[in-house]
Amino acid sequence: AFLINILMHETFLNGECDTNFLDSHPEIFDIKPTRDKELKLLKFLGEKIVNEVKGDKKDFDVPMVPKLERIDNLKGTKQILDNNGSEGLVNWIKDQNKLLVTETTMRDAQQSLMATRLRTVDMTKIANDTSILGKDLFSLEMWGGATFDVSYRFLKESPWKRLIELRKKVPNILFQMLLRGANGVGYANYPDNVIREFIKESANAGIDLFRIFDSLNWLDGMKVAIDEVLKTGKIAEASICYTGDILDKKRTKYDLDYYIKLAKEIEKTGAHILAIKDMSSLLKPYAAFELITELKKEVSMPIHLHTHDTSGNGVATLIMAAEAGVDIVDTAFNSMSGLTSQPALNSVVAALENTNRDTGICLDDIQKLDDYWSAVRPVYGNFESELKSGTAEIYKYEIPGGQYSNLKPQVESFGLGHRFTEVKEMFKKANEMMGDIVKVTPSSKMIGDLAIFMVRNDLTPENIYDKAKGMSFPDSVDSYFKGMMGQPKGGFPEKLKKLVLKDKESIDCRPGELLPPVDFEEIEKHLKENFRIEPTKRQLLSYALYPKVFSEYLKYIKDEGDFSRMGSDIYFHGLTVGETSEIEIEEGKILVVKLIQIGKLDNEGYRILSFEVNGNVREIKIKDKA
Ligand code: 3PY
Ligand code: ZN
Repeated sequence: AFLINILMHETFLNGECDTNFLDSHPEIFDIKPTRDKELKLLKFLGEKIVNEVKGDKKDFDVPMVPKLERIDNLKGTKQILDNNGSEGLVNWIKDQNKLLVTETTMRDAQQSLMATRLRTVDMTKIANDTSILGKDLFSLEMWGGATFDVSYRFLKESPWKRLIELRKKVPNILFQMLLRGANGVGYANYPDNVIREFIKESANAGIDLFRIFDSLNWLDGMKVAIDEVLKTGKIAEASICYTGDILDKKRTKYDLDYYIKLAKEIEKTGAHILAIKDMSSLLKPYAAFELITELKKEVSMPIHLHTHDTSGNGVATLIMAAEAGVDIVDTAFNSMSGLTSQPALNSVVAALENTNRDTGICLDDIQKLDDYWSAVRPVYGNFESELKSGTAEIYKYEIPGGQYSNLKPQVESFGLGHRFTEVKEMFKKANEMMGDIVKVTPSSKMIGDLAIFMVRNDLTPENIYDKAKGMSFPDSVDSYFKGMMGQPKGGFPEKLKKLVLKDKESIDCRPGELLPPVDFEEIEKHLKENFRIEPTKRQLLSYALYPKVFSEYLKYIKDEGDFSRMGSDIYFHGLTVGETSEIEIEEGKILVVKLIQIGKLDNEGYRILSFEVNGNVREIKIKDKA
């Protein structure tokens, strides 16, 4: 800030700066907090305008917020849980004839459509209206999965703050999160104490329902998490990830019997709800009918169906599941649905009106929320994939929704864009080489890494055993064979395991049993010393889960500033010349900022940008990196 004060000083800008400059201008050292924030803001905007958007900003509609007056004592599923406990909620679910509906915009829908970039401000703006207009929703999936990592890593905002702010504004609908079993909200196994503390703290901060899964459907990988959720008194929803096709009687590894056995095992853990997690949109409509019908006969837990619309058959799958008696389904507002996201909420509600599974949700009410999201979505357009339609080829490749939309850019980053179809084919072959495994974070990423590795090195399932003898495989493949993602049904393919691990050891127990507990006191000391903060339990956990990402976040907030309150059109696209915007730089402190001019490139490659901030002209000098 001190340096910016100098750079922005009139004398300096006029080129009249000499060696007496600092002595004759003591005010340079007088950095008031607000002025400091203002300078950081202009620097952020300047960088965005000069080096990212490059003067080419699109026009966005302002998302319409209904701005309904807050209603006290709204009663929803959250009150059933809080007043009657988890058993009370389960009984209530079982008593319902209507199809219960979860809405996923704030988690899976945005993770699958826009690379998880949805910012907290866009969620909190519509939160009060959601609590009123969405009062009949069963739950909002709004946390977990990739949201934790991405909010620190890319958005530079705290996922905890998001949860707490939303909780305040939505007191009546259950908050649901996705937990990757022993991988928590990360990509690798964590020590048990991290998983347990994370669950406790998430429950304290406002999560009501934990959907827990294991990326190989290995029950041992979920047990610690289930146990801890049960202790908190919240809802433990344990998942079976769906893969294969139960209608194809030639595919016997994941047949109906497999799912029924697993469901019964899950029921014994004491988990409250059974999730069928169809992350790759493989559960065909008639398969859903058969699966739910049979599961309903065999287990008494309520069943919650999660699917994606990658195949284009998502709504049909949900309707067939409803017909078979599924209790709860996942959907997203229409404007945030389809493609790799969830099937369309408003369409499902409309389809079931005046039937015995009528959801009881008011279409006109949720339309207002849908309208809001339809105006928010274009602001994030740069993060969307090129997919324009659902694709039935997903049945062949079995690639999860989020991964499918990300795979192309990932493949391009290796310079293999022209071999994309080959990579998809190799994904299928890599899965077969592994003995046909469940593919979901992180096992799906491992298969993807292996497929790319094989294409890059011109390996095939036939030549790999000779050609790859001396090669070191991607970390994820190594870690898979070491047993660090758990144990797959049917075990590991021995020949491939030997090729990958060479002489390295593997385990067949839970990795969490071997990993030493994280020492939270040590982390506390480290954060105090290095970042001069008195860390909260939440910050300790963030560091335990993502040491590097969280450290970089703390440093960014300190050095560059906190822009989490800025509107997303400005945050991602800056300002155009002549545009005025109100920008909140701290709670309740709003600056009116107008971009007046982008100066010409000077001899040293800088541009001076002129702004008006609350009526005062301010200039900032930005290096043009072009
Ligand atoms: C995640 O783990 O983030 C998923 O969405 C898996 O389907
Ligand atoms: Zn999903």
